[in-house]
Amino acid sequence: MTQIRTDWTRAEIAELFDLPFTELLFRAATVHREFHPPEQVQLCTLLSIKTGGCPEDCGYCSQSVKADSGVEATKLMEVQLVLQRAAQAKDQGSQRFCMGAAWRNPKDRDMPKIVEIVKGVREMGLETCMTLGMLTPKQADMLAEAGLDYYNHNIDSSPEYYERVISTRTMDERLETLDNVRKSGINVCSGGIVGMGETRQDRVGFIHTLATLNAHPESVPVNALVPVKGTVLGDMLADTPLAKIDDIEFVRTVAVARITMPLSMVRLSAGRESMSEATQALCFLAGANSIFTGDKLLTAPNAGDDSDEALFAKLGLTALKGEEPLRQQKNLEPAE
Ligand code: SAM
Ligand code: DTB
Ligand code: SF4
Repeated sequence: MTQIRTDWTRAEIAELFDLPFTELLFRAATVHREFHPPEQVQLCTLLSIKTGGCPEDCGYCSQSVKADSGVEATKLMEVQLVLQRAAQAKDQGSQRFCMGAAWRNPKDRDMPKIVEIVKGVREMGLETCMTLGMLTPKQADMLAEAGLDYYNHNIDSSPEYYERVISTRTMDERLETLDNVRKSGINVCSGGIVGMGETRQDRVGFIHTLATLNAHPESVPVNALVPVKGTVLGDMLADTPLAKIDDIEFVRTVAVARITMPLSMVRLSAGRESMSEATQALCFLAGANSIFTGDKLLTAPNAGDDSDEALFAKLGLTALKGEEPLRQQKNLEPAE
């Protein structure tokens, strides 16, 4: 029986990355089927409820004011419109509705509308996830009270590489928000981006940071950088095509996330649109068991429902119905 460990060392994680590819995949697939139904993949839908004009300088992001990406800034969407989009997602078989806002942090005056949205989406029988930037303990408690199921806040990379990508907020501030979310009782969704020009050592440091949190995030999104023209990283990649992440290295990262965080849902997130079916299939074999459906992420294009339906049929995959292992475990724990 695989133990759930939060004491991984960087050396151990580096050793996993170094394994022969087939051995790594075999181990990841073995851990995967110990804790998850391997033919089931969770479907999540994303909606940008407040787009662009963000004061942060994340080097990958089309929504930063520092990026010349042509993304237009909008106001926070009206509640009814968000609920309409959630209903569409539900009709299309989505289990979770994830809403993102291009904010450094939500302002207190935004909170009533956010709370109304969470309650409305939940009433439809969808799981709710929000990503709104940094949260204070009080804001996290308000969201918990509204019934928010998940909060997404990514650490993005290793602590060392993080500083080269973002200067307007620190990794420690991100970890503080994750702590506030954890303490409020909301499930934690945290991952990052692969393919930003980081080294293997950075990918080791990225997984190490997540796998040594006091409790593993319930969801771990692994994004492949979507290179957007006008962003620092998108332009860098256009100039140095060799910097693009190798597919096999991406799959290795998914496999190491699966082995080190056995109970978490590992989400094959941004970047699927430019991934071959074979690479996606390897990711599922390596333990990825969640995806974003629909033809749009927040601002970037996504693979789309039709191609996903075809891929699922080809691979014999079905949409996850039941509860996730970490949530099942929590529900079994006696109330405090
Ligand atoms: N503003 C909020 C924040 O950053 O906390 C929430 C939205 S932000 C767009 C959510 C996450 O999307 C980022 O942390 C990053 O990991 C991912 N992301 C953003 N742009 C991306 C890109 N071009 N390619 C891959 N992932 C990206
Ligand atoms: C996450 O890790 N990936 C999603 C979600 N969390 C919010 C966002 C991906 C964004 C991709 C780029 C875009 O659409 O602008
Ligand atoms: Fe703003 Fe989030 Fe984009 Fe960073 S990733 S610029 S915080 S929207």
